[in-house]
Amino acid sequence: MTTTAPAFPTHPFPPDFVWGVATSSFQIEGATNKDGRGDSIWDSFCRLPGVIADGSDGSIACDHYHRLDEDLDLIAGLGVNAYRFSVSWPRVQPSGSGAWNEAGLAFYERLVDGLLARGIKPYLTLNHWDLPAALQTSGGWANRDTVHRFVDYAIGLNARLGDRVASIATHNEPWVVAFLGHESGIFAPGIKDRAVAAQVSHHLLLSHGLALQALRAQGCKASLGIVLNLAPVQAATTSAEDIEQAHLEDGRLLRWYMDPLFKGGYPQDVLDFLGEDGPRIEAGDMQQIALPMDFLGINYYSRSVVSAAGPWDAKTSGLELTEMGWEIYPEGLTQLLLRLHQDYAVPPLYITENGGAFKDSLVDGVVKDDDRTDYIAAHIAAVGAAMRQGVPMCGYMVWSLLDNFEWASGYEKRFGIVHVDYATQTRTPKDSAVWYRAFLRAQQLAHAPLNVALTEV
Ligand code: IFM
Repeated sequence: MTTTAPAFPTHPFPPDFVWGVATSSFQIEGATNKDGRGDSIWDSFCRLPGVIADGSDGSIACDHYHRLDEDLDLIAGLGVNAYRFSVSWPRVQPSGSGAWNEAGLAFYERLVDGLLARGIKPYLTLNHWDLPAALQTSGGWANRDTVHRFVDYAIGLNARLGDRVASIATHNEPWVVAFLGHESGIFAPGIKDRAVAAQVSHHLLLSHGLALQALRAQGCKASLGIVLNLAPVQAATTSAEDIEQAHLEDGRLLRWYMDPLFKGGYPQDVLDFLGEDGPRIEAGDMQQIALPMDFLGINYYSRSVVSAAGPWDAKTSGLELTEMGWEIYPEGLTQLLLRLHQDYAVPPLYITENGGAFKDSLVDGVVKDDDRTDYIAAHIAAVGAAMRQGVPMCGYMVWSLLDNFEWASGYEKRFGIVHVDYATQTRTPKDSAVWYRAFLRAQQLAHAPLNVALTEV
């Protein structure tokens, strides 16, 4: 941890580079019973005993639903040119099919128009995990019918907002929905069944492809893509067993999503591993999934180290860890980007999430989160390193704008560059936010015509 703010990454990012902050609906909005919103699977999941570390839920969260204007001003104050957010499907279509909820649509319309009025590009995600609970009663993502409900939802939302958003991502981190939600079961809907998880991953990808096609058929002008959580997967040792296990893990985390999206098929080694638990695939599905995208979003936090002997203990690596217990490994981001560029014909890439949970304390109105600032600075530099080697990067977004509901960890882990006092809902930009704003200002000045730069000085 440094005691002085880290120097700004020196890579010359182009003037049109997208700099943003990211959030998601369930993690910040609260107001879960307000204005006709339906339940999501995360509302139901939070009611189960023992599944959320601090027993909390999303009913209030950051109360963003009631503090929209204040939060829009906060975002604008950071000097970013983009804001990534997700739409709560049950807020705009409470049962996940049929009737739309005007109050919910109006909320997102205010959000999008408020961003545009402040000169900030809206980056919308359709599914950041809060599936309408009504759809879960008929099987949720395991039911092929949900694919078609998702396409209808995408079309409805596009009709209302598609003319004003810069980008639409279909899904955020399908691996998390499939694996954590349906195989390990530690996330909503809490199912523990490998075959169900495989089917869910296939339906998520299929719904992505079908939504892309439907939105394009509607004349949607926003750039369209998907957001994946990816990491370089490394073997814990050079033993044949660890290397083999790491290859399989790379297959399950990265190639299971990248191969169908960019190569038209699932990796054979993972299909062999799944055997009878593999997904049911209908004729035409794989072509649909592989439709060309305008962008790919990557969420990067750490590397993944794999040992055949069982779960690997990150504490043994000697690297610094975040509060999540994740290793701080910025070079892994450069490695990952180079690998994607080399192995796949990738479209323009964004880092759609990157950041860290750290132990913050608010003292005299200040949060000295040097560890978070170091983390962000090092990862921006890692993006620059990949760009110098030819990777087509076009944006970087910090996770997250605000401290928020960190899923099964509840409110105990803080990822925000803005501190939230949950008792009073007071927002306080941390030192990392001050650093990010100064870095973005320096970027702006570096690209400003000489006379403007001189006026600014
Ligand atoms: O908070 C999450 C986010 O919702 C998805 N990506 C990872 C973040 C940190 O765990």
